[in-house]
Amino acid sequence: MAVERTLSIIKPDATRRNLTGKINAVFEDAGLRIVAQKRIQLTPATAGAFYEVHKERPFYNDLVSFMVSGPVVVQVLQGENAVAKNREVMGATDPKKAEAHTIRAQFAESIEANSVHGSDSLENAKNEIAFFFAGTEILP
Ligand code: RTP
Ligand code: MG
Repeated sequence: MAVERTLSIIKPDATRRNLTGKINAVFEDAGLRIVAQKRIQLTPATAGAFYEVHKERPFYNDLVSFMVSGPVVVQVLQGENAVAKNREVMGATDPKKAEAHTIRAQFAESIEANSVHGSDSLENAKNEIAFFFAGTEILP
C-alpha cells in the first residue's frame, strides 16, 4: 500500500458546533496525519469552482450556499491508502446510511450538512490539494 495524500474539508456545520478537534481525533486515530491545515471563509466563487463537477446537480446552489455559511477547515491528510481510508472514516454521504463508527454517523446534521468532505480518487485528491495549498504549506 502506498502513502497517499487526500484533501479533507471540515464543513461549516461542524466548525459552528466546535467539532474540529473531535473530527481531527477520528482522523488521527485512523492513522491519518494532518500535514497541512487552515481555517478559511469560502466565497461563492471559490466554493462554486471547487464543486464545479456538481454544477448540473439539483443540490448545487444549496451546497454552495451552505459551504459559505461559516468558516471551513481545509486540510491535507497523509497516510497509507489515505484516499480510501478517509472515505471509510467519513461514512456515507447521507448520515442515516453511514456506519455507526463514522464521522458522518456521529456528527452530521443532514445529507447536505454532513460535516466533512473528502477527495474520492487519488487524481481528484491531487487537484483538490493544489486548489487550496501551495507545496510549501504541506509539512509531513
Ligand atoms: P463530499 O464530496 O463532500 O466528500 O461528499 P460525497 O462525495 O459523499 O458526496 P457528493 O455526491 O460528492 O456530494 C457533495 C456534497 O453535496 C451535498 N449533497 N447534498 N441535498 C442532497 O441531496 C445532497 N446530496 C449531496 C453534500 O454536502 C455532499 O457531501
Ligand atoms: Mg464527493
